[in-house]
Amino acid sequence: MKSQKVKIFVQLIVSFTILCTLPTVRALKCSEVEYCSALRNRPPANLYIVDVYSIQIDDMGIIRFNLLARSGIEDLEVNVFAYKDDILRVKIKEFNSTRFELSDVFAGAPNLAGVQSVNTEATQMTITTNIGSRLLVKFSPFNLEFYRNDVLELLLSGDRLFIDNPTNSQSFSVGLVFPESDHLYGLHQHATGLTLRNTEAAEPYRLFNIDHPNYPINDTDSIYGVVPVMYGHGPEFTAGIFLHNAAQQFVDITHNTDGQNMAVFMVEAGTLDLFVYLGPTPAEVLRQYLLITGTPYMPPLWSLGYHQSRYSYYTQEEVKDIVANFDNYNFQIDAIWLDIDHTDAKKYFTWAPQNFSDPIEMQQNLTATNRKLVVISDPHIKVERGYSVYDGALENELFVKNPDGSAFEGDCWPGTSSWIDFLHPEGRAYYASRYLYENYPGTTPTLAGIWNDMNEPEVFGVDENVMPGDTVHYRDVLHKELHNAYGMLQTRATHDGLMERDNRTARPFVLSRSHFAGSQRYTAIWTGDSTSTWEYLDISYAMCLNSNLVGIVFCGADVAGFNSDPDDELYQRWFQAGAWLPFFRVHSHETTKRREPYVFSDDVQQVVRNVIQLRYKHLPVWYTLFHEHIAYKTPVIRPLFFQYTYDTNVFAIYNQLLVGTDIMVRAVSEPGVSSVPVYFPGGSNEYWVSLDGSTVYQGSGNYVDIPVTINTIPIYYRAGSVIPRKDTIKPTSTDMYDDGYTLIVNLDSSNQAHGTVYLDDTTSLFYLNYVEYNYLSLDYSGGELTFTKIDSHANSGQFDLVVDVVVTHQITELPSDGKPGKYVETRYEVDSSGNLLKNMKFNFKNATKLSLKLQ
Ligand code: NBV
Repeated sequence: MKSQKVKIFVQLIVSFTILCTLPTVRALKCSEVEYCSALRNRPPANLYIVDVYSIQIDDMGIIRFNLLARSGIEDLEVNVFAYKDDILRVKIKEFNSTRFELSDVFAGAPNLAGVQSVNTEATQMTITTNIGSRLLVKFSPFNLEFYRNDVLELLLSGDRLFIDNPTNSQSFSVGLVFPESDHLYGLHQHATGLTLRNTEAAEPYRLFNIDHPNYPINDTDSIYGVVPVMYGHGPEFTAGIFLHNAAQQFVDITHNTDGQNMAVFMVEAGTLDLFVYLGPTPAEVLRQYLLITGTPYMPPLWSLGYHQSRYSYYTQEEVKDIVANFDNYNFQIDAIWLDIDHTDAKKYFTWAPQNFSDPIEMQQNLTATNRKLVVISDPHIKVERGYSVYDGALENELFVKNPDGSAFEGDCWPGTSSWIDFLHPEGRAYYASRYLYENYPGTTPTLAGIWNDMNEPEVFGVDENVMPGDTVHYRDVLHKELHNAYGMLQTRATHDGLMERDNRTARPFVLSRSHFAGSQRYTAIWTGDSTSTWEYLDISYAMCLNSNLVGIVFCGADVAGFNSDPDDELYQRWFQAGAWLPFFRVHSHETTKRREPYVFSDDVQQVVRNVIQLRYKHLPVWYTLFHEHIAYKTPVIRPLFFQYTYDTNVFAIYNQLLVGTDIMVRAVSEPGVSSVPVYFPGGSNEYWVSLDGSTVYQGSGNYVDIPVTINTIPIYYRAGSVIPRKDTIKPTSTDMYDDGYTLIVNLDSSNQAHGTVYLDDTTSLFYLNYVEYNYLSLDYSGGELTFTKIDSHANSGQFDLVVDVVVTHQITELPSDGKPGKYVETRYEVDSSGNLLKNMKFNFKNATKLSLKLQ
């Protein structure tokens, strides 16, 4: 034991020294990046006109025409594709372009809609698609206008179009105006609020995956992930765009005096490939985007539970102790995480020989109490002959290369390392195969999740600590052309590896730091190396709301901040807020104090215990929302504007979020407060019932000061909703599987309520392959709850809806004169005939509709 402690101490010193000797990264500004400063300083000018003789429309409805450029720059070719669901796509490039075109982002081939008519006049051409959207091509000067039902939703402004290739620099700029928007949103991941701000007199937003510990708050600098998706939203219309390009980008935002919002993208390399989503609502824009880039598999239920992590847990004994302590102190937990120190000398797919001498036994211990293990696996591979992961990749030429063709080597955790080329299909397949049980000794199905970190990819001691742009990938693609997609490609391989490992029967769980458009199909994300301060708690809601807007819904933030130590108040507040983000994990840096909930005082423990229990009670809500995300492409958490699209008051609110449509949470991210302002949206017919006390608030369009204690943050159910909960307290989500539901029926002012619940086996892919799930509508009216199958198919009957208790919240006093109203709670443990509800089963094998009479 003593020698172990010494070892841990030595390890700490070693890692701390490495950390202190790492060069600090100073992210570049636009003015320091040659192509960006050239494009930004270029005064707007129309350089292109349409060559009317070149216009062609092929059988598939693809429209092609040429742009003639002013002297000195190249002519261009434009391809316009009209897809179903009000999606348009414009590609602009040089003739015979050799620019890199991404393809790995798509979930499948988008469906062409075809063109209904083309009307060519002297100065313009109107293309009407089969689904009614219209594209107006202005010839001279060149402009592209995108209409839905005669409303101009987006303008590609010719005066900002500039495609530069003289020295093969390949940079380009494009300007997009959103005429109907009050605000622009998107371009996650920046530690700014929800709306994108004017950058005219400031730095543009930078889109470049980079490690940025303690990233500055309210800054347009980039951090770990990029998704080049943007929304322009106003009270009546929403339009969106996706710039399908993985090179470095800077984006300038201007709010013009005539109320128009404009974004100018300045891109380092690759093709100008722009998707336009004509909405007309935020929900439609997100759906249109996800039709192209896809949605994930159902997450295994355990991954929605509580995760305990730390950089690092150093021994298998420690892992055992921690889990035992969670049980002793009565805290629920589904997964424990191992950071880089669990490996042998940072060689991934190995175990530290002394500290993890028996990983199988460790996993058996975890299996015995239904816990899962998640381990880290970074993309840098130690250069060491005899390390099989390295040998195999080197021999098969699967590493990223230097310009001279040799394997690129750089410095990272293991010392000199090489990086797998994940663009190479064989690189991905090779890496995926490392996860097979036979290739990864000491692993069992209990090691159920993988964490990909440092995958921007980070290289110590080089510019900005990222892989140099001139390194070379599969088919001679330069790293700078796909930089932002590297992490996404790694998670794709990890995900495939876990799938193959379990013969495509179990749902993989992956967490990734770096990510890109399409990452949502493979991985969850988190907000990286924050600091344990109030402002990082505050911004965590904006950041995860943003990632939900750009389609990566499974997002969380390290509770309670990665670097430095939170005081008790911040620790509790961060738990209370973090429990309402989709991914819920405590994690911290190795130099911080231990942070497992049981090391805190009894009072703090009780607050945290309640929070974790509240999370587990609502697991059915989270799980159902993931099904709905996949089925309908709705976000799991959403900003108020997404739901209350017309209410300009909510357009910038980010410290309040909606879980689905029916739960509203306000994070308390200010210290020492006894009340916080909460905005109640939805108008006079919307009521919000408080979880704390029996108070009812009206969607008055006002802020109300809501009292809080250290035990509470403002949480509301929407009146008119049925919330499926499991109120039984068990150590893990797996232990709760057979437990019955507590259905919370929040009656609206006409005593109706509606909700949904999704049931399946929680871990396998049978839901997908054999449609083995049950998705039910829960409707309350006149003292009766009706359960109706929403998808009717042969296999779904095997999942019974098991009811334990029904609780109604009935409004007894409507809010008036700015004063809140009241509701009364009634708990039903028997049905109207006196039958005990506990464990009452509703079987859908031969039924599509069943009901439960309460009165
Ligand atoms: O692997 C160590 C850490 C990890 O704990 C953290 O969550 C990552 O964001 N990792 C960064 C490496 C750098 C730590 C200073």
